Amino acid sequence: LDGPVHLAVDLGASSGRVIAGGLRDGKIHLTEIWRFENQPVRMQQDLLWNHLGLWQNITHGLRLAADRIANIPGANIESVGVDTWGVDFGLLDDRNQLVGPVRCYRDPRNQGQLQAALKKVSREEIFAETGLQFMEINTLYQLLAAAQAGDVGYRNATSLVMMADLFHWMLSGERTIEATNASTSQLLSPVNGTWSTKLLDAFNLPAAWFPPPTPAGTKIGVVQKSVAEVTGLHDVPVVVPATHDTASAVLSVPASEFAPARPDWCYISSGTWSLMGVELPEPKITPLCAELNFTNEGGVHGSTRLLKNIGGLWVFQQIRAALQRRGTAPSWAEMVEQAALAPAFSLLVNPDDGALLAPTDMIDEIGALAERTGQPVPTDNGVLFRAALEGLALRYRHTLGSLERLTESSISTIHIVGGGSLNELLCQMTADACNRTVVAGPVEATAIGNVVMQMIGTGHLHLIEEARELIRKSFPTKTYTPQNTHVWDEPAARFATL
Ligand code: ADP
Ligand code: LRH
Repeated sequence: LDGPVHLAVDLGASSGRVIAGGLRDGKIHLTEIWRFENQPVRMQQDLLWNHLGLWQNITHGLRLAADRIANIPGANIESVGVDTWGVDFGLLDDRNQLVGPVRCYRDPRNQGQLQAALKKVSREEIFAETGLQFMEINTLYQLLAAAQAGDVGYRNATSLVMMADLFHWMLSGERTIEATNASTSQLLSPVNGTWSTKLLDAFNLPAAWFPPPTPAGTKIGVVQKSVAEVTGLHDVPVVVPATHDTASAVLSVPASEFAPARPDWCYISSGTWSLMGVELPEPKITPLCAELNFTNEGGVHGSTRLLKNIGGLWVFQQIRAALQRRGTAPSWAEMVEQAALAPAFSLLVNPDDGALLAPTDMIDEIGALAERTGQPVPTDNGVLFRAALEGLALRYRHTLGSLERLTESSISTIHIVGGGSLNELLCQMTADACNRTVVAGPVEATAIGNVVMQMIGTGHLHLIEEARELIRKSFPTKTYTPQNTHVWDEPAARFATL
């Protein structure tokens, strides 16, 4: 690296990293400085995030970055920005202190809140206001759970910050709510980008908690003194990227257009979740969209991410976690290898089955699911691994059909970005099950999107098209062509009846 460097703090639900990015020889160059594990913490009945552990890792990574870059002649850290998963939040009080723990969206106490909310405001009305898919994990339902529980934090809060805003606040002392992450709350209008006063009123949420969202690419302040002393980032600007990780990932899709009205490509941002959808110039708040339960989340520069949440590699990750508890710890590569050798379609698992959202033990839960659906309980790890991947490919196939209906377009290419793009078996299964060309990569799409938006915010880049061209030049992709598509027909029919 030399010249201007941007530090991307990229927090996923399974791991976090601090990445330094900049331009060299007309290409984007990334250096991974620090990587760390992340997982929800179970405490009594609750599922929480270890936000202090994350903060320690962030500051450690930033210190390493500052030291490293100080030794590179001509290199200069121009900005820092954080992206994280959506929907989760922290609450601050009038003394500017964080109140209460930071909860994970899989927290069991959210159960039932969506149904309770619909008794107050109809599904149609909430959808008309927000254009969002109905998921119990959405910020709105988590807030209702906090109100019902009488949380001290909830009672004393004077403002709300989404997860990435929380870390921006820790870094800079500034309270903001960045727009793309705000759009995951189910409280924001995707049409005019303002908070829905109708919903805030209906659910007794104080309007003062929700300042106007800050657009991605805005400089909100500088690293505050106490943090600069620890990290070495003296007076470094904090520039908010598209803080919703999925928005950053979609920005990095190596497509040639930006937000086409009739897309012939879609994306799967593949990590803990699989977010499958298209990028459109404006939201699609139609009865069909509501019926298919797709979401209109905010993208960069006013675009819309019309997508669906699919259970993702969470199942695969949690099978591994369950094996770790049993004393074995296969690598991702070993799991993929064993899945490839296992018999096809011997167990069908829907990754969106509610029972798999936060089970105590994923292997036991899949066993119970097999019994419940009249399938043989797996005794072989390879069968379990394969079921997690085939289940995803089958969901992709179904979701692709819905996307084409919704957009009235025909999609020829599926871009897979994120950690899941390294899973060659899953990429090939996706191509086969969907009967479409799959283009896999870049892997670090989220961090790239974060860096690129900081480049835009600091004036080094201007247009998304320009950024995408750079991304295409800078990061190799791998193409998978469909084979043996017909073998997916029978399992797809069986899957639909589960
Ligand atoms: P998140 O941002 O949600 O934490 P990531 O985009 O980092 O998720 O993706 C993590 C997932 O990517 C892992 O759970 C794993 O399934 C997959 N993955 C990462 N590296 C590899 C690899 N070398 N081979 C296969 N899969 C991989
Ligand atoms: C992916 C993601 C997704 C959200 C979920 C909570 O990391 O941000 O877009 O729905 O996490």
